[in-house]
Amino acid sequence: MLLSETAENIKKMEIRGAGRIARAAVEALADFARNLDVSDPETFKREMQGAAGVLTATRPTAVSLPNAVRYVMRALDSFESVEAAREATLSRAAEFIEHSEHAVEWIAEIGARHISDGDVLLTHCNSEAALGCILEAHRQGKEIEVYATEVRPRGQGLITIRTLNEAGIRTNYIIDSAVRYFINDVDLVIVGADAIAVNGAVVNKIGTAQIAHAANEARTNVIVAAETYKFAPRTILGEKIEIEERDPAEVLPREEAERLPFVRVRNPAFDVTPAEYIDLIITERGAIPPELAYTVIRDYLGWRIEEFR
Ligand code: RI2
Repeated sequence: MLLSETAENIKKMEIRGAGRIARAAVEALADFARNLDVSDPETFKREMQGAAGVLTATRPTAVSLPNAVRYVMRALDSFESVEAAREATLSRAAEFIEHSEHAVEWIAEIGARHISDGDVLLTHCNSEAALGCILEAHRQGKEIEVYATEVRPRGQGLITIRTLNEAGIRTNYIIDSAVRYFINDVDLVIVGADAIAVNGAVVNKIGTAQIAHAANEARTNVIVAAETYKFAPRTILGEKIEIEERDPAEVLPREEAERLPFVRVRNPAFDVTPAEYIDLIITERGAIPPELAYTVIRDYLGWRIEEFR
């Protein structure tokens, strides 16, 4: 697939999910490097930087995307020839994809340990990391039941219930606003993440913060399943994570909206759940309390405050 096609598919959410868009971007970048027909190393680097920019501009919130692209682009920190640069780029891209696929498996394994036989779970949106934990617990023979939300406006809940159904897991499909109604029947909320700030706040699909709030009130634990590359290094500097606001037509058809001149449709795709509402973050390196987010950024992403000076 061409780089511009991948970028378009990410924008339109035909490729979606924070982990999947990171892998798709890395594949597109590798493909671009493979076919880049230039002889001068500096031109190679400049073209690659352009391609990286196109990919990272597609969706602003999921930090997995710039983290993954940065991981690959580090191949171009120093190199002697176009061929050396190309080879280094391809090998870092392959490394990222392999790590990412394993990370999802490790998270599933670690996350499943936090799910007990007989548990009723609630998940929101469609996170491969969160679903991985649920599927693994089921595979291990634990008797579980799941509440899955609809996820207005894009309806990612449908993908989730299809997967759960296929696995033979007893599932309740509910509208987003029914979460509080059912929360007392739930033992554990498990969701994914698009970004995690240095203070442990989790950015995830719109509605997650409301769910975490309801869970907190009901004394129901909330766990987040997220690969280490979903932690946001720049939040060390106090940089805010940008919340993507998508086309209002996803919420209300344009013709209807045009008939309502005093109404402005708002469509933020994500919200922020404060660390105090999160019990545990399951990463591929182990389960941590949200307060330890900085150590993940430092130890696994290799970013330190010095890097920004
Ligand atoms: P995985 C998704 O965003 C959801 O918010 C989901 O919780 C998160 O990415 C993480 O997904 P969107 O692309 O990486 O649906 O765990 O807007 O699959």
